[in-house]
Amino acid sequence: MKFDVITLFPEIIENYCSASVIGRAFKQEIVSVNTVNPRDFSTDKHKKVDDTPYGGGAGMVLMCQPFYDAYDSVKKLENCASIIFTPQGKPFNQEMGKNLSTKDQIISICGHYEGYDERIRQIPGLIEVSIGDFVLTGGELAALCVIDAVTRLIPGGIGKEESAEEDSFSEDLLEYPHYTRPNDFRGMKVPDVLLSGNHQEIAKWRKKQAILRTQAKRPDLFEKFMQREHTKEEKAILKELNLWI
Ligand code: 6GU
Repeated sequence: MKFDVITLFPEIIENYCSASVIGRAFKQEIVSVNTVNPRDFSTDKHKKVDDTPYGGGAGMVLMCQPFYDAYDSVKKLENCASIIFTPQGKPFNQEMGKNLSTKDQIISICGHYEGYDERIRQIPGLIEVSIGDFVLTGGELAALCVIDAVTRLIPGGIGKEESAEEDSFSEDLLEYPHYTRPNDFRGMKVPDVLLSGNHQEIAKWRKKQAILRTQAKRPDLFEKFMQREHTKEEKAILKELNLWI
């Protein structure tokens, strides 16, 4: 996977991508990230990337030319997704992340300041993506969310093969609770079943906790889970909880 990020603040992207778990995937060259600064493409003698809005008003608007030229400079592979980050976009979620993880290249355009010239959105094939109903000062955090979520879905992207698939949302349920030593911390005890060594009971307990948590914390996801097909084990748990109808 090749990520190309068009940004006026390349160091934000580079710093995050070289750190921690996600940094490992980059070091192992399972994924690569390349930043492109539109300022380097500005044909203005002061390397300007924004200008005052037509029609007047406060703030500055990012100009077409540096962004179009930066975009054109990133060689597009055939199997490529191009994203522009904006609060007006389609909400990013795990399903979108899964679809993106099948691409060979993802080009991200990050804005700042007041906004973009509307014609930047018209770059052919661009999809508009938001990471939630709030306003950020720029698209970099949004691009990093997508890079992070997609990287961990790529086989070999994060050490343990199965853990990405097992994680929250991959099957419409939140994660079950985890514990490690000590067994008793300030009077808070680890549930007995986890110390029992009975793997079948442990699996059942974990699934049950995941179901109960999802019902309590995310009724919207719980609804979705209830609508889908259930395994034999899930059916048994739902019956036990009087949730089977
Ligand atoms: Cl993608 N960009 C900005 N600037 N703000 C946001 C966002 C994106 N998603 C949520 N808020």
